[in-house]
Amino acid sequence: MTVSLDAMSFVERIADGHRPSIAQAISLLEARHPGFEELGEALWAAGGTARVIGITGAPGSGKSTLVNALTRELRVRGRRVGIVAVDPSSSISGGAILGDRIRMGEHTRDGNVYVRSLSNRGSLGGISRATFDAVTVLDAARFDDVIVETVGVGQAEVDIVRVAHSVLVVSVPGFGDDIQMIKAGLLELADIHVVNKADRPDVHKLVSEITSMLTLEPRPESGHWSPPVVETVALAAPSGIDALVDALNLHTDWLRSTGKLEERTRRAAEIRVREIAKELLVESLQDLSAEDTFQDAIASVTSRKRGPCVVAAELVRCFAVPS
Ligand SMILES: Nc1nc2c(ncn2[C@@H]2O[C@H](COP(=O)(O)OP(=O)(O)OP(=O)(O)O)[C@@H](O)[C@H]2O)c(=O)[nH]1
Ligand SMILES: [Mg+2]
Repeated sequence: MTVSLDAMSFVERIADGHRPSIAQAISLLEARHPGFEELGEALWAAGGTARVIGITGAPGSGKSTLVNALTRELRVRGRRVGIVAVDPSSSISGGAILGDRIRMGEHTRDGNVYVRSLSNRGSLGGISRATFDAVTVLDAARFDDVIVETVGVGQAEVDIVRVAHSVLVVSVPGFGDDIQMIKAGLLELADIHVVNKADRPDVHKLVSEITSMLTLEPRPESGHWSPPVVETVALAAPSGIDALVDALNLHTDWLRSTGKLEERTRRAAEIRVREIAKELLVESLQDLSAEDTFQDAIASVTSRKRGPCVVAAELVRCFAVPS
């Protein structure tokens, strides 16, 4: 696709870190404003340099507070940081995004930090694409680190963090749910386990529970990454954050030195394509309800002339091989 001069100069402004352009690009992509595909292509071509860090864990485990503390430490080390916080709780309370602004608010006057909160509310399974788009814009804006925060419940949320180069799974002592969550698939996902709220009792118990689960994993072959367990306090007098950044940097070095970086980059590309294709398919199916042929097909299922499996497969084939 040829990119118009207009999109090119827009992307150049974004690459220069021009904040209004960054905000506008994220909004244009989110709203699928005419020309958004062209813009998306140009941004994608301009990116690929950011280190993407995914943070997931139980609701309320302190992810946003941790992102704030992590950002502070990354800034000390001279890194520019973009943040995308996906907020499922806002669909219930409507207040969580405001909460994030407060928790990450100390960075609002820092031109080298950009925070974007996204809400699940009202989006028709469109949150994956909205998140990927925001990451694409922040990558094109040449942030050194782009942090993506999602709650680790539900496959879509988990897939979102899997586009990261490094995945942090946050657990909290005394929560109880953590071990269940980790067993439910977050264990393999974690490059680094963070035990946050380490100021609370029972922290050592949780650390040893996680460590013993990790040792149950198949014996690491050489060149294998063994996920460290890092204890943190993310609040006012944070601790363990420097150790967390050190662990992140070690993981980045490991990815680079073992060739796993290419593997991750490929995995991220595949997840993006699959997730967006899924969303497009869901949307097209939604659009279909107005069409006569679709209504006829449903009628044939209603009257038991045909079964739902056959009709659904036929619909999907229609998309796979458009006439
Ligand atoms: N004691 C203690 N409290 C913490 C720590 N980190 C965060 N909190 C508190 O935990 C609560 C939840 O923190 P958030 O950062 O909103 O947690 P979250 O995981 O982002 O929450 P959701 O995005 O809603 O899932 C807040 O009241 C924080 O002040 C910590 O290290 N120690
Ligand atoms: Mg949060």
